[in-house]
Amino acid sequence: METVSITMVEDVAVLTIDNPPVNMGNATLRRDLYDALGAAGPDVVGVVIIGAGRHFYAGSDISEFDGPLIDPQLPAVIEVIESLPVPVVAAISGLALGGGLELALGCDGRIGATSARLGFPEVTLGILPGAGGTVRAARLLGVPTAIDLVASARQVDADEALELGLLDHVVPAEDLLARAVDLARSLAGKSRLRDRSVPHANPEQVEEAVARHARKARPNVLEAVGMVRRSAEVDAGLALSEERAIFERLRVSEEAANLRYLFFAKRAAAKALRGKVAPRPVRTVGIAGAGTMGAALARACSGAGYRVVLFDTNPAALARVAGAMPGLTTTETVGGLAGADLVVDAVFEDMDVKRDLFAEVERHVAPGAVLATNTSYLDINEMSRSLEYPRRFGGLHFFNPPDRNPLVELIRAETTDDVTAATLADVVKALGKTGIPAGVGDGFVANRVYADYRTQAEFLVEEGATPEQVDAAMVQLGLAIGPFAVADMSGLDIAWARRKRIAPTRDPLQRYVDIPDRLCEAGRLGRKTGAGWYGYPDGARRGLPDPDAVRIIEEARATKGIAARSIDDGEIRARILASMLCAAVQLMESGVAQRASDIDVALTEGFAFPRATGGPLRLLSRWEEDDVIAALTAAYRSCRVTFALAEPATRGELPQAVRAVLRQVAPHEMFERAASR
Ligand code: 3H9
Repeated sequence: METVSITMVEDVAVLTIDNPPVNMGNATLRRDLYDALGAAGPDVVGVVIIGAGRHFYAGSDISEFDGPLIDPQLPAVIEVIESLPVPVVAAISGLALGGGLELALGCDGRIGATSARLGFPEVTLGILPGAGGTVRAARLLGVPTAIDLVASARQVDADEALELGLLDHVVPAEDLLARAVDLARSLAGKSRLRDRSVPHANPEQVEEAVARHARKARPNVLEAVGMVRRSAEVDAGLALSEERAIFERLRVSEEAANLRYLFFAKRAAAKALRGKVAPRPVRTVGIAGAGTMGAALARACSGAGYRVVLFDTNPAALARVAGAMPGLTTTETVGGLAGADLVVDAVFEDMDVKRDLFAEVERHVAPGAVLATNTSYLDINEMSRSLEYPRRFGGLHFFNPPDRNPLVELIRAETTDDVTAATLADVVKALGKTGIPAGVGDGFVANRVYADYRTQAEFLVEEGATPEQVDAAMVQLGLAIGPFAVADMSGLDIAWARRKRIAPTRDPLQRYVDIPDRLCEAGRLGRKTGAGWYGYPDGARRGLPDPDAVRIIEEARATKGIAARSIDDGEIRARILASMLCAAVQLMESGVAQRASDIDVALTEGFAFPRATGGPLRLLSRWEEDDVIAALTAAYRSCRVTFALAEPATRGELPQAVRAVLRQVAPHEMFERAASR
């Protein structure tokens, strides 16, 4: 057996799972476990299942979920455990997730090391537990707690697991095996959860748990909640087969396949960031700038266990942050950052301001300290040129609000060395963020794609759509809010300043919509001024169509001689998605983005593009080729300069570079279909 070894501790058989890196359940492991359980002889009085390495079992290998599942499947392995005449104990250290937790629930006892973390992440993958998780959790914990665990996907630590009853005992790691063997011996006989009745729950508590998780839930979460409830009403055998049927149906759904795609896309990005060299240890993070961004970064870093030193020349700003963060070290002089292993700037977005800051920082920090700028669009190569040691400098681009938005772009300047990149990647991971690599280029990756999204949205309004119509068309795709509501929320003035700055270098042939300029000139800077694309009368949070904005839009059309036409939602979505695709292709061609899937990660993590779609590129990769060509043609016609690369589409051809990008993200069956054409 490759992944399971059997050793005897006197009369108890110990099955050790060893399937690096995280003991995930693939076909080999299931086969080996099945065989090892079957090999328990008549002289064995109990069995212990334990993990080698850090984790017990991190769940099923989800790369197997794209095709037909291979026997023996996990329910069959659990059936063997349940049908053994002797007790089986799960000895859990590290993670027991998904199928790993289900395996443990199939055992007669569960004992955890203090490092144990248990959870059902299935709903985040568009499925529900498929090996009895809902059925056995309901019987062990009661319906409300089972709903909470299954629907929230949260991980519980050893103490909470003990309190809930998921674990019978928690012991120091070094005692885990011995105590598990004792437990296997001391259990009087089988104690199968499937034979237990569901603990009585107050109906109000059940309804509360349902209500808590059903709001805004994806369909698979609702099915998971429904299955927990159902499993309390019918016998375990029937519940197990119904759960499995739902699991199978959801597993092959488009949404689940897209979520698996994003899971591996994030891992691919993380792997690329890690590189091959070891990072420098970072214990203290210095943050320069105590504004909104700096304060949020300080919170994020301190939450991840770093010592944080916050620098600002403004004592009032420092005091504001320190007031909300007891224990934070602050400094009014750059010298106070001397002990930092990493310094991140969150100062004003201006080349000279940042250069001066880093020049000063370099005079104080140790030679091995790493420096990172959190610029959104300044040229990092240019910034690095004024440094004495540019090799230890790179970009860490956080997205608003940085303590909640998971995306970080890690930007390598021409001079950034491997150790610096690895150190920044390590910090991104420690912060629990999703990192993607990016090269130097206007707006890096995410903002660059978003810029074309917004540009196209403005074209559509100039041609006749209303802002609310464009927003609604994108909300229908699954976005929480549309581009104009976002613009009003974040303020129109930042983009306005940027347009003014780049005006001298703008290609005069490029189509330019001046409606946002007119809105800004009229003092309509978004929600903060009570008016932008929408009106916000009496401090309303949601914008309402506003006659003054309508007038500005109509005047702008009239000035350009544009007769408004009616545009349907399909055209809105097609043109916006095609524009994002063009931006993505340019990013790939210029090398600013390394993988097409990084772009889907950036948009889903950073801009809340619906994960269920897999991201804009994955979504388009599922379209029929003719529809992609039609969308690109429409984008091209909207501006022949901005979307020049779509020109072949006007002749009925899919541009080669577009095909290459879509192929990278397409589901396998699409690849094969395209290849066989
Ligand atoms: C399930 O169990 C359904 C059941 O109900 C159904 C029963 C019938 N599959 O993240 P890392 C790879 S659903 C495939 O870098 P970390 C990962 O790609 C499943 N591969 O390490 C990477 O490979 P590479 C429920 C997986 O220490 C390597 O392992 N389980 C899987 O930062 C290391 O991963 C989950 O949802 C997997 N399940 O984090 C757990 N897991 O080096 C998903 C890992 O080639 N996994 N890999 O890029 C995780 O959350 C994290 O990987 C984990 C480790 C926390 C475990």
